[in-house]
Amino acid sequence: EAPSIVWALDGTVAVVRLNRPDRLNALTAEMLDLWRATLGEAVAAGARAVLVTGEGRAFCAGADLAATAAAMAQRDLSDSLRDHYNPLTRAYAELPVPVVTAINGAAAGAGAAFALAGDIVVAARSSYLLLAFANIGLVPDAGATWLIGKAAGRAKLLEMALLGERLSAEDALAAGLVTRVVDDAALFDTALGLARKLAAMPTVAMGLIRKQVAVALTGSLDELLEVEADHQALAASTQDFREGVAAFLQKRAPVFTGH
Ligand code: T3D
Repeated sequence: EAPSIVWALDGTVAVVRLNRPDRLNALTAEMLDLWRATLGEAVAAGARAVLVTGEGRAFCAGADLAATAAAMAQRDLSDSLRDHYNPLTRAYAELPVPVVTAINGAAAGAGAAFALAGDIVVAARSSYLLLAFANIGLVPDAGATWLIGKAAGRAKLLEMALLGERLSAEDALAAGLVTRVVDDAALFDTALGLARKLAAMPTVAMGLIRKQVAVALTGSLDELLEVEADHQALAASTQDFREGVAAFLQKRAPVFTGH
């Protein structure tokens, strides 16, 4: 059987594909663990940005409900979340490089959460988000309410979570959940272009910015100011900072190495 996640380096971009297209890339425990391991492997292999997309006509249909039903016969779903879903959400939060998501079709249930966990989310015009949880009697997980609440606010979050209706790419753009909508045929190249641009940026700063934004959205102003001070010292200690300043003063384009 083909691996449920496949990935390859394109220069310094790790292109990660969810690969159960006949199940609309529905998630199994094994697939979630492999996805998380892949993020770590990609960084270890030198990736300076990650692009995540789905193979076939969907991004991800959320939990594989056949697997969920089987798992429930054996144990509590909280174990499934704690052991497989939450670690992937945390791996996204802690990743030292930026992530671009290319939503190529349905992003449903936990699939919507993991799509929106990307830093820059590009949606194909025909794609949609769907908080499918309530439709089957579950509640949102994988951080979906956190991500959507932060990005779109309480009203949109409650509408999506309670009604369980599809939100089109254009409506997701209007709600601030994604930042770009492109024609289906242009999705991959647009996302890859953004990932390549991010991979050529000062990588240490990219990682620090990701963490700082999370603090800005959750912590107090005082906490943020302290984090900024710490992060600025780290950023300023990089070769890329020296290169950035030198290039500016010499009126040339900088060449960042990620160090
Ligand atoms: O620990 C835990 O496991 C709990 C964690 C829960 C987290 C969650 O994500 S809960 C939410 C789970 N997801 C859903 O409820 C969404 C279910 N899927 C759908 O509502 C629809 O499939 C879509 C709206 C995503 C797409 O609709 P459509 O009409 O384009 O496709 P389809 O015909 O429904 O699906 C195509 C096939 O994929 C079909 O199989 P078939 O008939 O060709 O043999 C369908 O059963 C299968 N499929 C789609 N989603 C799932 C799935 N199989 C298993 N699990 C799925 N989630």
